[in-house]
Amino acid sequence: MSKHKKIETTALTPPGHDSESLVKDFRRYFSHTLGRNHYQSTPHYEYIALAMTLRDRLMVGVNNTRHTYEHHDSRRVCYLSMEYLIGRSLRNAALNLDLGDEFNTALEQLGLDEEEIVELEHDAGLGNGGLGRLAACFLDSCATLGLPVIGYGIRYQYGMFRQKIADGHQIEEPDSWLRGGHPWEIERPEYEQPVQFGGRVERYIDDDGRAHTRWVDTHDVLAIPFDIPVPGYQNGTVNTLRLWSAVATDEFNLDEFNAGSYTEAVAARIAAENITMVLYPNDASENGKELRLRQQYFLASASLKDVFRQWVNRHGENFDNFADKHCFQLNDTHPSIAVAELMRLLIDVHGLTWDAAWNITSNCMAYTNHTLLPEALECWSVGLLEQLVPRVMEIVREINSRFIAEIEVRWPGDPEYRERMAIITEGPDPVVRMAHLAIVGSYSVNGVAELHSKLLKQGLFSDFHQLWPTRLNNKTNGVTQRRWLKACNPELSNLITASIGEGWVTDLEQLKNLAPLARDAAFRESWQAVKQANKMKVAALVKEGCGIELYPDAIFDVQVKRIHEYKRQLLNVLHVIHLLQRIHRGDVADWTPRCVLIGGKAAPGYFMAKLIIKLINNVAKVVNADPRTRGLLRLVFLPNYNVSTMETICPGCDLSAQISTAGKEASGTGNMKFMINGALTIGTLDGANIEIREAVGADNFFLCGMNAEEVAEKREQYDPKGIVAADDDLCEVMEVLQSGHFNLSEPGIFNPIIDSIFSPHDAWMTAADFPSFVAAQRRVASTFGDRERWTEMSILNTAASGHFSSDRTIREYNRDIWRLEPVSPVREPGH
Ligand code: 26Q
Repeated sequence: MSKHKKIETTALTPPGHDSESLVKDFRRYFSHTLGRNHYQSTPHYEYIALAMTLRDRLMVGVNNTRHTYEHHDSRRVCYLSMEYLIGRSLRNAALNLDLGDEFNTALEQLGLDEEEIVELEHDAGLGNGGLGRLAACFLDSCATLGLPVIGYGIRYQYGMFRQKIADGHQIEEPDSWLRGGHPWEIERPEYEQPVQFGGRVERYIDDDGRAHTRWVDTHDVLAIPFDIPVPGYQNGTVNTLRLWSAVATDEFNLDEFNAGSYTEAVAARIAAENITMVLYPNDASENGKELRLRQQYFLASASLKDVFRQWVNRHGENFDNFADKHCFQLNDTHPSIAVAELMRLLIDVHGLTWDAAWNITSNCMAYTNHTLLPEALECWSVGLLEQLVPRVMEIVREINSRFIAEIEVRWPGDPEYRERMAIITEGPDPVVRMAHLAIVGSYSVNGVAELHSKLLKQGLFSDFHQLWPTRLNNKTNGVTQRRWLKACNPELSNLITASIGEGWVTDLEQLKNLAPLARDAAFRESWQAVKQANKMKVAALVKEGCGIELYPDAIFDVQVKRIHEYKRQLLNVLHVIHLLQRIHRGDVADWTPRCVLIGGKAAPGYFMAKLIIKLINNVAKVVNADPRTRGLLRLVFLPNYNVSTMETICPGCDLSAQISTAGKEASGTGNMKFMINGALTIGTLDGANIEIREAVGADNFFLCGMNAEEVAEKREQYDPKGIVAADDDLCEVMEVLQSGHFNLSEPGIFNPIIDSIFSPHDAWMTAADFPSFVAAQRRVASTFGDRERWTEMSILNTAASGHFSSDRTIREYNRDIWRLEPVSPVREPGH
């Protein structure tokens, strides 16, 4: 490094933000860099050239931002997440760069259509659902608030699978999102890090006679970082998302080569590179997969080593202030092996004592929990950890022993606390409970909605809450209004800005100034016209996606999210079947036409979820083919629901279905996107629905189902057969399901669903909430019939949605957990 000749960049003029500069750069990239001309090109290269043009402008921000953080010696947060569901970046980059009309002028001069060119970008689908999208919204808010936050994640070659529907069944296809190039990333091989696997642990005595441990004979894999710029909203800040990609080391190759086998050497390389090949498509834990554990350790180790590289560069081997300068926010337990890895690096590599290392670790780790399903809490077998990362497992054992000693002090002679709370379970097949490791190793543990955090304190983590009463806290989720209102719903954004100004873009609470306008008939008319136009776009999306024509004047009743029993897409279908029966019996006086739209992916190994998709499709086929439903009812399963389809769907939705079994959905974030865009919610008292209802008022929310307490109570003696027998509508629905009407050529295929509804062990209690759901849907239908009232409620929902901005969420993380100083970037000297 010392002899390295520095390249002078300070005299460079930054790329212009005027339309001429944009046009010139676009042409240069298109022609000189990409080698295309208008005779031999595809529109794809127009997108690439435009992305490169914008990326140049983002890089200026990246450099200024980095320089400013270094200048201030800023405390930093490293957000560790296995998932980032970024979606598309082009529109976001253009919006956040503050190019204003210059961007549109440039597009016009180039003869490019923004809508069209935006569609050419492939979604970056590096996540499953809520947790991954939350990480992406958080990065947006952190950059907008000028907070020194770096995201660390994995650069999967294959993101979330593409979903096709064949004969009603889900088919998974690989999503090779990097094909055709990913113009937003910058590879930084100079920051590669080795990650160790396997090998054995060795003790040795150093020259001063001190005992140490080292981890030797390991099979190392190289982690190469790829940086993606994360621009704040028109504030000059551009933070970084650093994604790691695995490649084999040359030694790795040599080992095998010396053993004389070239093909085995290549096979070994491929195995190493497999680590970052594919995102696991489960949104609840599928335990035990070795490759998944490799991914988790790979992320944790590479990211921590990257932080140490920077620290040692600046401070040498003095770690006194390390915890003052860092916080690692763990996005669920997925990266929580970082607790032990940080201890290992401090002790084995940098020579700290256990106590000094623990003091640092437990003062810079913070853990966010995203689930209330006990079966979804991650556990890893001790045997597997021992084999894969022996030294790390040794450290986990030591953390566990010391923690157990602490429990003994607090609850002397009470083995039950120890059994329940231990990090490593007792018995013949011990496992590491990753949540316990994360809680013990963190100074903050948070849930993601008020109810969720309360239930964590009372249930899953109650022992820990007793032991450390200040550690558990709540941070209700939010979403970024820049993507989820301004960019995805320009018509509504313009109407809002014309009425209350544009302050809401960085201060969503200002939407409350819309509330008085709900009583203004002219404003309601404009509001409704925007909604109608957005519904036409949803209708076009549906027409293209599955060939069905929707009725633009009908209620658009939408449930899009991962397919899960607890989310109860099944309850939604049962309601549609009920509506079909009402039509059949001629019970259609004052009928409100309705289009029910369901979308979402099932984990490939989740049998029931896949069967629910099949049921939705089969019922849809019957409903849509029945001439009696014409103009009254449509049911659609929209294939391949993803971030980009949500950007079209949420502006054009009337009714958002959020009907999980109470006490099961940690928060939900789709519920917030719909609300911001003026949808009304039909929902249970679960997750953030409760806060949504409080914000907008009970009159403007369609409540259904049992609350969490009632669910717990009813579970004691749940009698679905009795419930079905007592409800004529449900009885009829179950009869037609059982008759095989929806699966005439596939006898019996829906029996597992029918059986689950009738089972007293149905954890999701679908039958119990059916009558109340149907009643709430009747209120929906009659309210929708009164267009003025509905529109008023729609406006009031948007007006009350200010609380659900991720800016608010991030401010709370920062106030209570991170304690970062916001900084505004200054130009790097010379720039
Ligand atoms: C774990 C182990 C092995 C393989 C996969 C997984 C895995 C992957 C993803 C487990 C869980 C997830 C994702 C969970 C998730 O998205 N949870 C959702 O998080 C949202 C953001 O906080 C909440 O709004 C939702 O309520 C919650 O379900």
